[in-house]
Amino acid sequence: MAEAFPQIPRIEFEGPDSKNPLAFKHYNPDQEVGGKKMRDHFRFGVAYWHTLRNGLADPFGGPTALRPWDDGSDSVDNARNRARVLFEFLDKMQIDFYCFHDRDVAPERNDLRASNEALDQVAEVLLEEQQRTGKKLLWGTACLFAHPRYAQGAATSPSAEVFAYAAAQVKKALEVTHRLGGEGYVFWGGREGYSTLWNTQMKRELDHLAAFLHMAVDHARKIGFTGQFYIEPKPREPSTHQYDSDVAACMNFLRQYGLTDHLKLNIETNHATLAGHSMWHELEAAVANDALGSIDANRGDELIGWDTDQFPTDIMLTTQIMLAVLRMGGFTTGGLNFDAKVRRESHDPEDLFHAHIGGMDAFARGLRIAHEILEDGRWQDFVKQRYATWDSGLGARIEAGEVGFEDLEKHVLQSGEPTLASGRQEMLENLINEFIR
Ligand code: XUL
Ligand code: CO
Repeated sequence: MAEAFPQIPRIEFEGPDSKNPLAFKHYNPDQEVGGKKMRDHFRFGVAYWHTLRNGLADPFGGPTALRPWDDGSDSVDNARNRARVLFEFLDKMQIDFYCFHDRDVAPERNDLRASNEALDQVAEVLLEEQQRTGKKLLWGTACLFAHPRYAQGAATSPSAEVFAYAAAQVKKALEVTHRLGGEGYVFWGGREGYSTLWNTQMKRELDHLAAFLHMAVDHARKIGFTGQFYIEPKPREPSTHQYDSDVAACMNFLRQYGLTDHLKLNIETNHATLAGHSMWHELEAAVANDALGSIDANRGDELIGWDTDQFPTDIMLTTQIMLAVLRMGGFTTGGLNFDAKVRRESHDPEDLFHAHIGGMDAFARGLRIAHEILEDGRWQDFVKQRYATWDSGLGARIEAGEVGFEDLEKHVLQSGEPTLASGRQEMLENLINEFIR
């Protein structure tokens, strides 16, 4: 097969002084930070749906992307060819992982049997290419939101027939993920929510979603899939309200239905901001629940209210993300999947490279900065000191559950008004900015 990107060389690390736009300035895969190679810190992934399948249409206009290797048909040959293009891209980008939905890699046919066959035919090429290149599948998933049958939900559809179809589709996607040695499997509830409560039995839909996830866990056990399941929070879009709206809602749902042992969270930046949270908030919330599994790296646009899925370039954002990742001890099964797309104006194949280079360099800087902040120690010392009244005496007794309201009333009557130290937010912001170089 002819190269898809003949003009693009393998992207190499050239250092911060390089002026070459097709080189890494900061990401150096084998360089160690804190005793671990950069590639192992990040476990970067390419999102098949954006990088190989997104034509760059928006709600106001059609596709603009030029993809010379793609004949535009939904033939299996075209799909197999595209799969090979992915591996050329991964190799030239020095990215080790990828993620896909079943319907990104293979076309949907008129019935499930034919769709499954098409998926198997493409999976054959994916496996072959994985073996040839050593690249790996970070996670797989099923597209339970694009086909008209899912217009009213998949696992939360009012129709049991649709629930069954979704289950059959996930069964196959899981089996293919397993066959490809996938390290995880994601559930993102694109249409698992409602458009209006006037026609919705919310409790029943939540029960169904939980039953669906339990069936997936059971089937994984049956086929020997030991990868990590994730649920990906997002508050809305395409639905008015999605049940997996943010980390707190997901945790409550997982706990209520006995699923916390089986699913962790895949947290996406633009979904956090749509939920009215910072990415940092969502990561902290997940870490607090011991449930941060993987990250969909991207960003939104402050001036546009929808999920723009841009590549992350903001160093403060990547620093905060890497602080959360380092402090939890790094990824195990998860990684940083670029769930991001180039702008509609950026229609050349070359733009896919600029986009990923920018994201990887931004994360390399975020990692170095986060590592330096943690090594420096002043930030953690300040925060630790801020809570010092809990480390001994009264605070320690409260935390140990040794006192009640009456003891505390007695204490206040004796000691009087508490004194509070300054929160020093501005000082801390200045301190962190020392490291953003
Ligand atoms: C959509 C989104 C999905 C999931 C996988 O906003 O993020 O692509 O990551 O289904
Ligand atoms: Co995502």
